[in-house]
Amino acid sequence: MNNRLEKVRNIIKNKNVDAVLVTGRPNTLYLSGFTGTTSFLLISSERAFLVTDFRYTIQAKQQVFEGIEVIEHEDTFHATLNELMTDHKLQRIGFEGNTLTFSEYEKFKEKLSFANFFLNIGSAIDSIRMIKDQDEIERISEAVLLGDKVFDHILGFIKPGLTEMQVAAEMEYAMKKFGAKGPSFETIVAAGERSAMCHGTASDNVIKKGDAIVLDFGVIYRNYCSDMTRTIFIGEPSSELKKIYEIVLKAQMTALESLYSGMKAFDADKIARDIITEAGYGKAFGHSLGHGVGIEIHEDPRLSTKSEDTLVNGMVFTVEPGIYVEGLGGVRIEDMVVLVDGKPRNFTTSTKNMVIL
Ligand SMILES: [Mn+2]
Repeated sequence: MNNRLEKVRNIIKNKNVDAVLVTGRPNTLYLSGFTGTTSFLLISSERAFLVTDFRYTIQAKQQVFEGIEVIEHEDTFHATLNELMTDHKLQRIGFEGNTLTFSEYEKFKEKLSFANFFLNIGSAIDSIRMIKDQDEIERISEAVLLGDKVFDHILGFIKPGLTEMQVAAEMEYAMKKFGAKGPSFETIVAAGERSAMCHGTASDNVIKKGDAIVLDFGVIYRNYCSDMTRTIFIGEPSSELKKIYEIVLKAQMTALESLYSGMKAFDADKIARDIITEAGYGKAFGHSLGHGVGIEIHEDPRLSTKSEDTLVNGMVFTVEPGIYVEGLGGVRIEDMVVLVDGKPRNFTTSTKNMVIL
């Protein structure tokens, strides 16, 4: 894990600061292992301090990686941080401008009086997180398999007459029963015409025969997220929905097969988009092909028409084309993959054959 701190120390060197002050929760977890909600992680080229409060001291001591010293703040967080900066002569401080609020920034400037220069390092630390190590890949793989189990379970539960919310509740209960901490985002259960809403979180809509149901969900397992989507049907779907399903599946499989390390992310998006466009549904695929997943449900890289990312070994991301037709319904199919040895390995094992309940 110390090699994560080493990567931050490269940033410290490149940005010409004395230390970075990490405040965002995902980056704190990634760099220190601490899962609490209140802390400041001060990393210099020599030392690393996790400053937290009384509520979290025991937990932090148990959780932090080697090389990180846990400090319980005394009077205030800022007074303790200022003391540390004074003792270790840290005057040029990098901060995470992407997540720090303006008020917090103003407080830094006012209270951390030993520092004389604050530099916004933006998403520099988030960028480190794009490439997953072996431990992360194992955790993510387990999270995805847990999601697969939830899908398998819910197929035996869904029937006409249930509301989307009843289905989502059963899914979230199953997640926890199978060992997950909980859902990685608000579970999407969108049936019938609502399936045309890409982010149709579960409502009191009642499931009926002929409906397409988009199930888009994920779990958090050992601090890592999973994300998957399957679209299933209650009774025989209309011929147009069937046709749409086949197009989305072809786009998804073709994009998956095309992936390689060194590929431009927008090319992956284009491969899926071209298939959908040629089939006449280009305008009905209004979102990007995929996104990175890790500690956060949406991370870099982005697989979109505008992405400047290059897909390389160790990146974990989704491949999730969809077609949405107002008044009819929608279909999305989503798997999670990692690039290893230049090629994609698909974490998701749930069937993509059309499921008709
Ligand atoms: Mn997704």
